[in-house]
This record gives sequence, C-alpha cells and structure tokens, in this order.
Amino acid sequence: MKRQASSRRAERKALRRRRPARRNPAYTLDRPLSDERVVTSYNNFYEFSSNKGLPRILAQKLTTQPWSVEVTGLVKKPRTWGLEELLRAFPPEERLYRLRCVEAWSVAVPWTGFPLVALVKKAEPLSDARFVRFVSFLRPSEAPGQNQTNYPWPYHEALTMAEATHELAFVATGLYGKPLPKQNGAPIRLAVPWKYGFKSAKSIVRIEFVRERPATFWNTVLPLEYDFTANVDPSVPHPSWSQASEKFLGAWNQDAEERPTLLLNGYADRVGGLYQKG
Ligand SMILES: Nc1nc2c(c(=O)[nH]1)N[C@H]1C(S)=C(S)[C@@H](COP(=O)(O)O)O[C@H]1N2
Ligand SMILES: [Mo]
Repeated sequence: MKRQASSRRAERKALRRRRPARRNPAYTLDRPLSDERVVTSYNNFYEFSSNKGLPRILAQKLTTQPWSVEVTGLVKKPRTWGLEELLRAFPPEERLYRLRCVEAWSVAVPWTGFPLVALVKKAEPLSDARFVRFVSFLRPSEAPGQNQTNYPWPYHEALTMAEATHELAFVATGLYGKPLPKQNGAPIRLAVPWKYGFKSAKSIVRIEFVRERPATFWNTVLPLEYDFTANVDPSVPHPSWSQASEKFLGAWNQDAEERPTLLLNGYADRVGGLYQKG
C-alpha cells in the first residue's frame, strides 16, 4: 500500500513536469480546435456507457494511478513500463489532430504525447512481428459496461507494423495541455488520426507484437460495419449511412458544422503511401 502511494505521487509529479509540452508546428489544422468542453463531455467509451454524455461521469471511477503498460510479444526487449517511466523516457510534444468517428462526427484536438514509433523501437521488434495489438483495461467492478457480456472485453485494437511505425501514429497522455481526462482514455491512449476513432484504443494496459492479424473489438462485434483497416474514406459508406460528410463539433453551444469528409481524414499526403497498391 505504501509503495503504491509513493508510486502514485511519482506519477502525479511526472505528469505535472511534462505539461504543457511544446506544440510541434508540423501538425496544424484547417479548422479551429474544438471547445475543450465538447471534447471532454461527448465521448465514446463503451466500458462505461454507450451514451455519449455518461463516460464523463462514470469514468471517474476508473483507478488510473498507479498504471503500467506491458510491452510484450515478438520483441527483443519486453518490458512493463510504469506510467511515470514512460513519461520520463519519451519527450512530450503537442500535436493538433483531427479525430473522425465512424459515426460521422468529428472534433479537432491538441494531444500531448509522443510518437508510437519511439516506443516500438525501444522494444526492438523481431522480424516476424507484423502487427501491433493494443489492449485496454479489464475491470468490470469499475466499468459498468464491462458487465455487458455480449461484448468481447477487454477492448482491443491493432495496427500493421507499417502503420504503428508511421510518424503520425501517436501515444497520447494529455489533452489541451492537461493530463488526459478519464473519459478520453486516461492515462494513456492512441491517436491514429487517419483512421476512424475506434482504432485509437483508450486506457491501454498492454501492447503486443504478433505475427498474425489479430481480432479487433468492433470488427468482431459487427464485421460488416467495421473493418480492420478502418481508414477514413468519403467514398466508402457505412452500410447504414454515408461517410461523404461529417458533423464537426466545434464551439460549445453551437450546432455542429457540416463538412466534407477528407480522404484519410486529411492526412493522405502523409500516409497515402502506406496504401498504394502495386
Ligand atoms: N477502450 C476504448 N477505447 C475506445 C473506445 C471505447 O469504447 N473503448 N471508443 C473508440 C471510439 S469509437 C472513438 S470515436 C474514440 C473517441 O475518443 P474521445 O471520446 O476521446 O473523443 O475512442 C475510441 N477508443
Ligand atoms: Mo467512434
């Protein structure tokens, strides 16, 4: 118990020291940032509720300190990182990213964190590691949604190795210059801005390097609606709605703004090369 208390103190200290981080000017936007109140009160976090307004309230029950992330699988250097060790090892920066949910709403947010490729490199993946798997916590006593046994908990997602090592794939530990709010996936989540939001797992406890393409949460639940790759593409409709446009949630107390969906969510110039055929 004592040891836990002191490690909690160390994590809080590390979080404070790391924020705010310097904004990386390479990641700018074609739109204003969404209001912080919008981003922290309209959430998808099924561990707590499928109602967008409830994660803000219900996720406060999640114990996020202490926290550790196990990096494992086909790597030379498996390691369990305490959160404060991660914050110390990887220098933080701020990036402005778009976030596009498959449900056709979007926000624009300032994440604090570090590129996923840095963590991948530290693990020294073996040559037969072809996919990276991200697993969220499993704690039904704190997360009421996890008592819904029709879902394959814990939440799990994955990227190809090429995607995971792309400079845009980001590990977020903060939002709007503050530690990540629980409803947004504290204390550590992914931000993969060219893919639909469900690819960016929240509250990650394990990162695993594997050879075969792993099953992923929404693809398992509804395979005809949510594919593995899930790249944002205006020309590929969801079976029940068009993806040609999106509702951008910007200012608090203002209607969402209808905008055309951008190919790869506006990141085609950076990540398009990953998907070129031939
Ligand atoms: N563990 C976990 N991660 C998750 C989800 C979830 O339900 N559980 N929802 C996903 C979906 S569908 C979206 S759109 C984004 C939403 O992130 P935000 O609430 O921070 O905007 O988180 C993704 N990550
Ligand atoms: Mo989503």
